[in-house]
Amino acid sequence: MLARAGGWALAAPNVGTNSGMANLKATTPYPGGGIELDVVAPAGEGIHDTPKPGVTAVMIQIGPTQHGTNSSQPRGKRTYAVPYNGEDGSLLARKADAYAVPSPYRELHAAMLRFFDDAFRGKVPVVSGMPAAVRDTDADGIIDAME
Ligand SMILES: [Ca+2]
Repeated sequence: MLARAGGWALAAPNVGTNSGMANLKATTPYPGGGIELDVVAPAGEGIHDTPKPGVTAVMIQIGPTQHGTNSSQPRGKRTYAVPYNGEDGSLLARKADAYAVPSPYRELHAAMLRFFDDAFRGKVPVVSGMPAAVRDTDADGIIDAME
């Protein structure tokens, strides 16, 4: 909701919104769930000048990874199974045996350095260099919809 209020788009490529995701095969949210967002694609060196010329504010999906370690460690640990929402909107919160997932933190650091370097040089910050997200929560090479 914050992204929509701020006019921030979802960076391409992406795996679609995660908000309210209840059906992984159809990649659809539960009724009343989900947030529609604009999508912005890289132009030239990367993504910039969004949501308006002169600034860059965009949401980037990173995955598979784990929140928290995604910016500091090469691997994270997940303990919940997907999907997180039932098709009726209920929160499933099913525990799973802990499993490791990769975290592309070096690519994230490089993208952040580029972004802040651009800003300190008085340029419109550019977002670039992030690996395309894959909806494969456990990082076993089989996308979530096929498990
Ligand atoms: Ca998988």
